[in-house]
Amino acid sequence: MCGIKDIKSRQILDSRGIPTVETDIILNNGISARASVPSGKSTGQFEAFELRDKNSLYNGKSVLKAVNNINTVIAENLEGMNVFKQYEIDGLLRKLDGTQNKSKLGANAILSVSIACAKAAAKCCGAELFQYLGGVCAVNLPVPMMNIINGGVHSDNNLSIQEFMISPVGAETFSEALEMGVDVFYELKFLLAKKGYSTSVGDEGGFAPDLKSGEEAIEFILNAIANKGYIDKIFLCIDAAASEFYDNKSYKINIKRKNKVLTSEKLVDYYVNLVSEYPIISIEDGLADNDIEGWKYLTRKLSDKCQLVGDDLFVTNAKRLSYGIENNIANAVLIKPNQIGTLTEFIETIALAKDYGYNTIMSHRSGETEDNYIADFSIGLSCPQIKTGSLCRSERIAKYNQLLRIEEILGKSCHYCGYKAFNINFA
Ligand code: 2PG
Ligand code: MG
Repeated sequence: MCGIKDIKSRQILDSRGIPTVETDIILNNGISARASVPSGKSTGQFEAFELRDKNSLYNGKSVLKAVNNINTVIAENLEGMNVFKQYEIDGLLRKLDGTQNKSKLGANAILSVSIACAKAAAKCCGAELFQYLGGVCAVNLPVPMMNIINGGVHSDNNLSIQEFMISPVGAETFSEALEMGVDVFYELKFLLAKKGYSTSVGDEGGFAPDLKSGEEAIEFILNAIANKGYIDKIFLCIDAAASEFYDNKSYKINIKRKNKVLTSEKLVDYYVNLVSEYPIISIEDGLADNDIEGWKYLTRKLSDKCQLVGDDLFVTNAKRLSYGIENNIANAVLIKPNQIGTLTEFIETIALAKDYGYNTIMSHRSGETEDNYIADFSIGLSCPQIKTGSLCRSERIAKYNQLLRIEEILGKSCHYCGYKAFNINFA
């Protein structure tokens, strides 16, 4: 009934105008579903392999090999498979690839097929994707981390820290959280313009002004929050993406308007200071992905006060997460489907995180498409937080809009995770 009849893949463009993969799954019963894959810029060295052609097309970034792998070897082997057998489909995709990091067929090729199959299965049930994944338990709407100032490799400014985000934990509902975020976003725009700063935006739709330091960015955001009356309702989160400024066992970072070179310990001390001065509740990739001793120190110093998220550190990989759990580093994991490549594998990473009390955050990439499945994943797979960029640009807003639709579908049964999304004490 729900067997795969055909698979058709094509090259499309992502939000940066860079090629990516989109795949359609067509079933014997006439149902079809489509999924596309995002792409990172501050990519972790341990991520699954993104297959690009590296020839004269699109500056070497075309993905025609990945598309061809889907239209030939993957289509031939998956034909006739039942889309409800996600575990078997993902297992076969991994077997066909045969490498540790999915470098033969490409994790981008594999992910588009894996997710399109899940979407097709949901349609066969007449269910929304989040309902197919989470059943009647899928009623918790995630708290968003909204990236309103962009720095690092996502912009051309001088900010070393890549993302300055706000999290409206004090909202009653998801739609209220979204409105609060938009309020602060426009207030921030006003405050930046008033001081003569640019209000053009970076890759994830956050403002990218040429501020002199992270502290200045934080202060602008706090002023916007205060002017809108949201103190104690909206808190700050940062993604340092520290692997990007780690070199030769030291960190080159812009602090208090000066470029400094710091050891891991000194950088951790800087974070400790930031957390004591400002309402920061989450720090992602505070240290580089191979600075394990630094991560141990950071976790010892801050894990009872602040969420410490491993992104490049864990790359959504259960093996890397279990190493982190054994070594007591970080206390939360970012879930980026394309870092690992199949639905089954990121479900496994989420399950492991939950078993050991690590928080989970469903996440976009800086290069996105209009596809909105991460909104459904956050609810269907019970991730209490979602990170999906700023409050403008359609590829970011597509995910927020899907959360609004889900809130409407759930009606009274819907629950916004709020303060409980974070395992920290807000008092
Ligand atoms: C990150 C992401 C998404 P990129 O570092 O968390 O915000 O950026 O997709 O460039 O890795
Ligand atoms: Mg990150």
